[in-house]
Amino acid sequence: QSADPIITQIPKIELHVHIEGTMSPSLRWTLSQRNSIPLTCGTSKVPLTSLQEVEEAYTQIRGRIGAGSAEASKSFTFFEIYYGGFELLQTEEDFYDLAMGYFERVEGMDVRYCEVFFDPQGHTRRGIALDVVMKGFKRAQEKAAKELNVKSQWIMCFLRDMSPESAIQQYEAALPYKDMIIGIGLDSDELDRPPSLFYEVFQRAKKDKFRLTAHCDFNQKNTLEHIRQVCENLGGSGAERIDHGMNAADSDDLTEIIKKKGIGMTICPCAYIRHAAEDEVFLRIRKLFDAGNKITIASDDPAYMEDNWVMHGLYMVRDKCKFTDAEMVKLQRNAVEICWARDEDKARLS
Ligand code: ES4
Ligand code: ZN
Repeated sequence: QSADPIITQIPKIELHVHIEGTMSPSLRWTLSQRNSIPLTCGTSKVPLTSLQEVEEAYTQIRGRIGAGSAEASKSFTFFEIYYGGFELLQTEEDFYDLAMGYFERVEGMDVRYCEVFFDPQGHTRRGIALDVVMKGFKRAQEKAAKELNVKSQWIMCFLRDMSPESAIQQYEAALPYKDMIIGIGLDSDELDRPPSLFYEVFQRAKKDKFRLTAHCDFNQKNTLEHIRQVCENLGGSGAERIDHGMNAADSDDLTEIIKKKGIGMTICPCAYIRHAAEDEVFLRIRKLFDAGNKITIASDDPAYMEDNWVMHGLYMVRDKCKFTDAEMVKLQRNAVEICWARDEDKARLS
């Protein structure tokens, strides 16, 4: 791709990236060595014994990864690979390195502000203390803000395939770290796990002044009902943002609700093209944009999505949705508008 000034020259904002989904092959290898944890490729028990083999494994899983339980017929589900990476994260330094790796990577793409998801239950259920996670993240966040000019805030996600009670427990355990956490999200395997299961914890979070969002991934079972719950009921009267929510394009009613309420949508094109025909993806993105919905482009899990970062998503929609310069600028304005930065920081980003 030749550099496109409208993409390269705008200071960027990323609002949908899972920090655990940014684990590069080299960090996976480093962590495995440092913590003496053997690496295998997906569920196969064949050990990987060099960085080169880890890189090859990453290349191999590309294209063979399913979306989740819905596509378990592929060689590995996405979640096997994703949660497999969690096992390597043990110490504060590990979490620091993970976060710093992301900040360093996006600094080169002129990302100036990001809101980053993390999955505390995926760590605490393995016996890692939340304090270890948060201290590592905090140190990286502060260094990135000061030395890289990459500002960030954290969004704590609940794993929807765990119980609502577990979410409440994790929520309470995280309250001492409230200053670090701007918002609450909902992710992991969506199959038969509607947002309604988590109404109670989201209502508490809303009362405690957290900002709210939730995943409704592309082409999931009952997706329109899930989208409706997020937009109308989560937190009492609906979340401020929805992550993905692409199938809203299939319903005039939902498109209108999202528009009327000004709900921000974080769209991750690189996550969808692995599972769907291009037309299915880019026509919906175009439709949502043209309907006046506030969409923004982000990466999701770049390390596991063909190493596609936020830049690649922007190039992709520029090309496939035929967004003009003015429309690319509008995408960026949307991001400023729907992000949860403080007003003085927003002013700097516009
Ligand atoms: C995720 Cl692709 C995807 N879907 C749902 N939850 C997630 N967490 C991280 N990546
Ligand atoms: Zn996501």
